[in-house]
Parts: sequence; C-alpha cells; structure tokens
Amino acid sequence: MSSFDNTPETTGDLDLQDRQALRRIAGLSTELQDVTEVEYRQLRLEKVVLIGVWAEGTLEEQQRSLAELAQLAETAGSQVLEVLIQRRDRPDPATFIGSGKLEELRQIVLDTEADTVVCNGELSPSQLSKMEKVVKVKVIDRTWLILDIFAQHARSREGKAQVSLAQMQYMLPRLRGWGDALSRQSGGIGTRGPGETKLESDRRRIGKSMAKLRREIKDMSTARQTQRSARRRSQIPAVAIAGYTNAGKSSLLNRLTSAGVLVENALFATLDPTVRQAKTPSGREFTVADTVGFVRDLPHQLVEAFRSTLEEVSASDLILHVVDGSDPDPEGQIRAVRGVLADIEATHIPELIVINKCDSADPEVLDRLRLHEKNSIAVSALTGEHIDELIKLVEQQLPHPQIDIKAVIPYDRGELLARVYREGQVLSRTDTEEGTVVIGRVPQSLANVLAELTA
Ligand SMILES: Nc1nc2c(ncn2[C@@H]2O[C@H](COP(=O)(O)OP(=O)(O)OP(=O)(O)O)[C@@H](O)[C@H]2O)c(=O)[nH]1
Ligand SMILES: [Mg+2]
Repeated sequence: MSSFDNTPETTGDLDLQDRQALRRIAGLSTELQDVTEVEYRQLRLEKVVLIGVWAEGTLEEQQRSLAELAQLAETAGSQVLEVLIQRRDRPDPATFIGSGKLEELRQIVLDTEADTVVCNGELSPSQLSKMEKVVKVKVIDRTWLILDIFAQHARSREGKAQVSLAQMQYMLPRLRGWGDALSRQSGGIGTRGPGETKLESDRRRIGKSMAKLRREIKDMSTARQTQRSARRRSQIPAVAIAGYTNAGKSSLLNRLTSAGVLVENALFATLDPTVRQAKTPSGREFTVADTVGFVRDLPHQLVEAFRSTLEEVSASDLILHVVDGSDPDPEGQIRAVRGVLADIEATHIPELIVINKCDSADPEVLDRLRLHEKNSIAVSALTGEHIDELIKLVEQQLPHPQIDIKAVIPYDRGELLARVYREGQVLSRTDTEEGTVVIGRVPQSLANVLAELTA
C-alpha cells in the first residue's frame, strides 16, 4: 500500500488519473535563448508527476489546488501521469516531501517513466536540487511552471521581455543549485573552485541582462503611457477588465466592444494588453482594457515584471473584476485577484464584480456570490445574457464629470455641444434664438472652454 495519501478513493473524483482525457501538446518549449546567453534549463515538459504537500485546509481545497496545477501543466504542454498528495504538518524544509517519501516518488517516476516532477508550491533551490538527487529526473516548482507558460504565450516584444525578466529574477537566487545540477550531469566536476567562478560570472551576466531588459521594458511602455495620459487629459474614463485566468475577460471585451481578441479555453491565453474604445448608450466615450489574468499565488516575479502592463488596471477609473461563476471556488478566485490588485496598488479603484458564465453556473452559487458582493452582476459573455444591464451599471459607475455648467452654445459651435454629450452629462437642453442652452456637468477642461461662452 502506498503511504501517500493518494489512494484512488481520495483523488478518484479529481479525474486527474484519467490519462486518456488529458491533452498533449507536443513541440512547445521555452524559447528565450536569444535574450541572454544564460543557460536556461530547457523545459521540455512532457510526462509529469505532480506532487503536493497537504499541510492546511481541507482535502477538497488541496485537490482543487492540484487540479489547477494539472491544468497549468497541461497548458505548458505536458501529460499528467500521476498526482500525489502527502499529508504533513508542513513541507519538509530540506526535501519538500518527507525524505522517506522521496524514495517512493523515485519508484513512481520509474514505473510511470515520467521525466519531470512538478511540486505544488515555490521551492527553495536546495529543496529542488536535493529532490533531484534522489528522484533523478528534473524537478520544478509551480512558479517555474507558470513562468514557462508565460514564456510560451508571450507574443509581443514587450511581453517577451517581461517574461525574460521574471525568469531571470527567479533564477538569480537559484544559480548555485543550477550549477550543482549541471556539473553533476556533466560528470562530477568539483562544484567549488571553477563552479564559484562560473557562478560569479553568471550572476554578473544575468544582472546586466536584467538591467538591459528593465530599460527596454521602460522604453516600450512609454508609448502606452503617452496614450494613457492623452486620454486622461481629454478625461475619457478608463475601464479595466481584470480577473482570474480563463474567467472570460477577453470574451467580455469582445462583447463590450466587438474587439475580436483571442478567446481560448486555456490559462493565460492573454498576456498583452488590448485597449478598445467604447460608448455608453447615451453616447459617453470610455476605453476598455483587457489584460493578463491572475492566478492563486501569482509569482511575484511576474507581478514585478508586468508592472507596466498592469498599469492598465492600476491607472484605471473602474475595474470590472470578472469571476468565473461556474468555477468550483469562485470566492477563492475573488480573493486571489484582490491579492494581486493590492500588490499593484489598485484597491482604491471602484470595483464592479462581474460574475461570468451565468449560463453554466449553479444558480445557488450565483445567489451566494451576489449576496456577498453587493456591487455585482451575473452575466454571460458567451450568450450575451445581462450584458445590457452590465453596460448600464458601467455607465452609472464611470467617474462623473465634476463641474456644473449652464452655457449658451451658438449654433455654429456644434462641436462644443457634441463634446458636452461625449465628455459630460447633459441634464437639460433648450434651443433658443441665441443658441442651445445646456445645463449639465462637464470635466474641468471643457468647463473652461464653455466659461467664455457663458460670460
Ligand atoms: N459557458 C461560458 N463560457 C464562457 C463564457 N465566457 C467565456 N467563456 C469561455 O471561457 C474560456 C476562456 O475565455 P477567455 O475570454 O479567453 O478568458 P480570459 O479570462 O481572457 O482568459 P486568459 O486570457 O487565458 O486569462 C473560453 O473557452 C470561453 O469560450 C460564458 O459566459 N459562458
Ligand atoms: Mg484573455
């Protein structure tokens, strides 16, 4: 009997062991060698065994967490062969799972012919290398797995640079472990003397590459910043779509603006931000941005590296926080997303919870969510259900123009009247002999222009 707590009874309902059901994507691998000469550990994730330590929470939570790890592994292009949980008070500081269990893991790796073990957590370099010494195949952690998916999905120059930066940040403190593993592979060369020298030069090289990447990312984000400040000057409100990965953010952008952006049943399909123009039914302009999805314990290296991209969220006027209502743990999604929003200093921005996938969600779950989240609405980006109501809510919650005005706009200044409609709120309008008398509220910049007419 295996002393792992993963007898079929405990994980059977996870469906993870049903190998036939798992998708296999061949030929995907990290392609970042052009960015730096640093030797990346090539991740040709193919046949993997997942392992988690169940230290806290319920078994159900642990199973969900491993189910998500399996989804991440599949997204990275691997085939999940086996999922194991070890019950422990806490992960072993030396070897993650107990050292006795490592031998069992080795046996499972041999039996299944796995080539990689993925640990559910972020492991220290020494934990990883100690595990590798026993199981004798590559051992990676959840953080590196997510970084690998980002590397595969990065399309734009900016996205690629951001991912490289995050990967280097992850690697920098781990170079020693890496060096050991490499020298072990190359046949027992002493890890001290020459190893230290290589370590020093690797560190220096990575440090330099990181500085270069930071500069590049800064330059590349300038264009977007310029656009953003132009919008800000003209006071066009910015709405940002944020939320858990695969919640339906891109689908919602498409619904709201017919943007035609990529929608995929995959984690982290979107990495690059898309900003589109939209209009409220009464004609007020605003922009909507779709950007990278979040996940539980999103690697902090990624949050750091994607900071300029995430400014689409942290510099917005209203956040549409999309949550997948059909997920087994939507509240957990909301918590995880709010954690990242706090990291990027976006908690002061008004937040409207958009409970998506109402077409396939359990009505009781929808009721529960609506009860706890007062400012929320259940919609379906897929069928379009309740999207009109959502747009009305967005209109109500866009920042209101500040200045009360009463202006007489001459008939030959029609463009000004159009701006009042576009940028502000018209409360009343009367056509008189001198022109159109408008009472309303507008942003300061427009109020200044109108002041001359009012005088
Ligand atoms: N049933 C249902 N499925 C939906 C709905 N909205 C989106 N989906 C599906 O959910 C999956 C993810 O949709 P996306 O719009 O790509 O999700 P995303 O949040 O942009 O995902 P990432 O960019 O990967 O973080 C796709 O398979 C969509 O077809 C919905 O309202 N109902
Ligand atoms: Mg998307």
